[in-house]
Amino acid sequence: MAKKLIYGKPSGFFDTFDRRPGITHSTHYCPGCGHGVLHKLIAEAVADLGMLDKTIFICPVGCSVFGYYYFNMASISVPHGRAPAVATGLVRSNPDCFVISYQGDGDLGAIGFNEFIQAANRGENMAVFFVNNGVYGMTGGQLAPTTLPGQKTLTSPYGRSVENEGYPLKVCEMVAALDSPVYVERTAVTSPKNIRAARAALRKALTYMKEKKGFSLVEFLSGCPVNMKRSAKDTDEWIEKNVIPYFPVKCFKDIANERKPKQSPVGIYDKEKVKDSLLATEKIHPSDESELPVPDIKGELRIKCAGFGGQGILSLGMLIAEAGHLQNLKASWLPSYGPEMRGGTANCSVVLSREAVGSPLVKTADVVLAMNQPSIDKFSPDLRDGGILIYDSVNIKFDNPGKCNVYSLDASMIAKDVIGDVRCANSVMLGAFCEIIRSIDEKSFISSITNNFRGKEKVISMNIKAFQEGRKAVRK
Ligand SMILES: Cc1ncc(C[n+]2csc(CCOP(=O)(O)OP(=O)(O)O)c2C)c(N)n1
Ligand code: SF4
Repeated sequence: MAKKLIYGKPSGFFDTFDRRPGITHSTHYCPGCGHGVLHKLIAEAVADLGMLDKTIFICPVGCSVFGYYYFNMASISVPHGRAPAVATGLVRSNPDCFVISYQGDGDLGAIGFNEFIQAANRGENMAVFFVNNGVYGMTGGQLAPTTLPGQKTLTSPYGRSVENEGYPLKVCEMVAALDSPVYVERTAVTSPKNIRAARAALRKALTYMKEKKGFSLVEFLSGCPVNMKRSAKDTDEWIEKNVIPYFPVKCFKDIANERKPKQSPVGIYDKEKVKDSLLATEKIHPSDESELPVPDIKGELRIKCAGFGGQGILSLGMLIAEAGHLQNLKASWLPSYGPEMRGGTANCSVVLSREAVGSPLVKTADVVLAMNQPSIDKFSPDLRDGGILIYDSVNIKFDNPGKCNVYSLDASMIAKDVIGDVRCANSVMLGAFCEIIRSIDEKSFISSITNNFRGKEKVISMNIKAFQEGRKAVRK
């Protein structure tokens, strides 16, 4: 146990705040701000509990965004509201670290509420310290989810209207109703008595985190004198008189003793296993290892693949993009999801280029591969003059307006009759594309199919056969 500190900084703070530009001896908080009190309690507790080396303090967007100026522990700033999501990543990838997600009421209760409540519901091993000062402090005192009914703020000059803005969000009450969290308490940093209770609560949350008992939340009713337009003393009195009756300070839940330490799933750190699980990373990123020459493509080759959802349209585009990539072309693949995936028309844009790709969205196309009637009707007008149209004549009737080079093949029939599975029609189209384009080597397409269906030998050989049939059909 560290020796009792009466005056001076706790060892959880830097000796001097050298990270703070210019002023290195004090914090940036306004006089009477609850953040300052709370920072001191945290710095003291983390040091006393011997957790300094393993604790990561997450600074949110809000007045405490510069928390890293002060704490002598790992600290990171994260985008607004995202602290519990980042904290989840940290504890999942390193279950031995301890993470404090420090959040204001705007950060936690508004923009980041989903991240917060999901982390609580998953019972992540973290301590969330929720600073409820009832306003958006940093941006000048706008209404927050916890602003009291009738309370005047910058954006509620006539007072919060419950008809318009609803009632204040009772975060502790909501979290305590979930099964996963182990400890939920509301405190206040308004008087020596309340500060002592707040100090004990945050220590309890840190201790539970150290014991890996799961998710703890401590709310701190806190003053923002500048935006409440009162002196520090009046602000604390106002909170005690008005806020505490609405948000009672009490322990809502404390069941850590009933819980065993959490066993987080162990991450995969073995390089080979990671490569394996990331789908043939080696082959997908051949970089300079490809023995094949970089295809002689002038400018960009802009391709649109379209057909019914379920015909393997997005895979067709992906196979083309990957084949290009395997020969060191720059490649982009942009799928169009949405209702189309449920039986309508699905499409994707693919761009191949020797230089960086400009826009991945193909509007004017050099090549259109169409596998159903609505697709050819929709995308053939987008072909540039002299472009290439390849279509599945089983599903499509098309009158060539004479502006483009048209190749029709019975892709679906070949897939069904020769290969024995109509789902291989997209690979027949791929073979046709390879034969017509010629600039990308056959070997790249075969590798692309092999990578795509990795581990499914039968599917690979069917699709390679379909690919060869597509080439043959074009040669005929
Ligand atoms: C994505 C995004 N949206 C909005 C903002 C503007 N913004 C900065 S701080 C803040 C509110 C902070 O309020 P709170 O979380 O209550 O913290 P306090 O400043 O009161 O400590 C907002 C909305 C931003 N920085 N980023
Ligand atoms: S604006 Fe309010 S919350 Fe921000 S530092 Fe000043 S008193 Fe604290």
